[in-house]
Amino acid sequence: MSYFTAMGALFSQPWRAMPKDNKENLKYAKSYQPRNNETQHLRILLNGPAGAGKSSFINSVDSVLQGRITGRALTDATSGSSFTRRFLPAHPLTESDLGYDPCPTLNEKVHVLVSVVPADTLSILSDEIKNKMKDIRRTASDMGIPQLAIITKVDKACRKARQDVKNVYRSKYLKELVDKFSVELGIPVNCIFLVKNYESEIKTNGDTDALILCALRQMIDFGEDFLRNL
Ligand SMILES: Nc1nc2c(ncn2[C@@H]2O[C@H](COP(=O)(O)OP(=O)(O)OP(=O)(O)O)[C@@H](O)[C@H]2O)c(=O)[nH]1
Ligand SMILES: [Mg+2]
Repeated sequence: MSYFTAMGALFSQPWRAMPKDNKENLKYAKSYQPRNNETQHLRILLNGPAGAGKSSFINSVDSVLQGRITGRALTDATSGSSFTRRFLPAHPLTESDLGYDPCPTLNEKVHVLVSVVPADTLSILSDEIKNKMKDIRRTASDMGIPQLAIITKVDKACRKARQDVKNVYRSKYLKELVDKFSVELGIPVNCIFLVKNYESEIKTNGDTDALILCALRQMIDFGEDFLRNL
């Protein structure tokens, strides 16, 4: 019983405010172009356990930008096999690997690292996975790559969030998850974003868009900072 009370409790005010409407963030994301003219794109690497919602996030961003549900990246409902490319710092690509490029141009390098974890199983992530994520973060840190994290599937972890996406940043339970994750992975709270991906919807909506755009904007800003500081 106390478990469900905790899952349902809300702060009277959200601990992170979403904008009243998405126009500004949407325009910002749509019109973004790296100022550094050595690269045409911002490369964002999503890293996280299988089934965390990485592909869904890519699709969700695409859907928000287009204003309708799209399905560009393959998502996998029957976790097990992973569609997302693996990136293991302990096993960097070598010259014998297909596609290895010893001198990547700025256009080909990663500019932002995003750790992706699902809210519903965050508290039971294995040490192995946590250590792998920390390893990757350390490698990225050594390369000066800025980092942030998104916690997906907030609807599956919190009843109030499921009832109304507007409750996501008011949920005490989700705030506790963010705080715990921040300590465990060493990511500051202001670099952690709560997200509900589009998975069963056939239309986009402003409240879900707001969460995605808020995370996306930070990715863009961090990436732009990285490119500018080179
Ligand atoms: N309810 C809910 N389901 C989600 C959310 N995000 C993803 N899912 C579902 O979770 C499952 C796995 O999502 P994927 O996007 O395929 O996960 P992934 O991280 O790309 O997984 P791999 O490619 O295997 O590493 C799919 O069935 C999605 O529909 C979310 O925010 N809420
Ligand atoms: Mg995937």
